[in-house]
Amino acid sequence: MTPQTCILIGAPVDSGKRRDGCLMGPDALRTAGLARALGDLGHRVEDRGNLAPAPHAPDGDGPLHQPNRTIGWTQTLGTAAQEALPNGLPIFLGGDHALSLGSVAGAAEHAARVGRPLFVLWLDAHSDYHTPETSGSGNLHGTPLGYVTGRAGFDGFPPVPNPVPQENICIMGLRSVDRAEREALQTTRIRLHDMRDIDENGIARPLTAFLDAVARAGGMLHVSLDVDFLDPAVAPAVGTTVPGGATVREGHLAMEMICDSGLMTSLDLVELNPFLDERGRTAQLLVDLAASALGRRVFDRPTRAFD
Ligand code: HAR
Ligand code: MN
Ligand code: MN
Ligand code: MN
Repeated sequence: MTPQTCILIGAPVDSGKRRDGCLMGPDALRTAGLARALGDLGHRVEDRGNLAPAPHAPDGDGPLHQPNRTIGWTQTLGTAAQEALPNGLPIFLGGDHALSLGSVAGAAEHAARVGRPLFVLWLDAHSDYHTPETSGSGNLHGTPLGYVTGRAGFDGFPPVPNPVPQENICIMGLRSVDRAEREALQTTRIRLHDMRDIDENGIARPLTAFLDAVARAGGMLHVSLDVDFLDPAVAPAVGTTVPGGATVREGHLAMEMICDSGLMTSLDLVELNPFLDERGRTAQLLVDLAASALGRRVFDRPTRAFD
């Protein structure tokens, strides 16, 4: 693929849920060799270090977990996305999935400024479509898609002047969706692919359909990869394991197809909790998946030995 400038943005966000550990995610991804892997593929890699949340009010003990800190992070990361996108392909090193309130909202602002539609591919066991009002857990990592699509109830958060249209979003890997989310999602135009769908049709078919839609619209594509998209047997370093996830090859195939499409303009690697990892294997897998998304191949296709 054409060499890119990959801009690594450390987002040690740990405010999106109660179990701590995601704050170590960015450094685990660095330790697993992300910059080297991308550099070996011919890309220029610029590491902007770990960011911090914008100044925010202290958090109390309400039903929502750390809303003010998450607001601070949303400001910081929205700005960081807008500053990085004109200069390269930002890769947000999470950090829990609450970071995507900022990364996706910032990407949407940038897309509006350059006059292109933003599309979002959400690879996740969960649909993360709650609002602070519908969330039963009070964990804001379950809300980024609600926020960026412009759902009501995000009082105190930065406004979202350019919400991502529902039909521009595709969620793949679903197998844990709360009742309130299911009811809300069923009336949306978000493309929903649960694991049964992937079992029956594979990942290539629905992904091709979505990537074709992005290409037809001349869109920018933000990919948000939650560790729990993958099966916990191969990616144990996540607080919210759900059995029955994507295989290593399904993950790589998705990334290879994204790479071939040439459409990806920003990427989140989220929910890695190194405290729960086994000898770094989940961090390593995320680095390998990112490498696939940015051009690592066994062979250049087509390789049809018997043609
Ligand atoms: N839907 C549940 C909740 O809102 C679980 C959300 C878990 N989210 C993540 N990210 N782990 O996908 O609490
Ligand atoms: Mn926490
Ligand atoms: Mn998620
Ligand atoms: Mn998840």
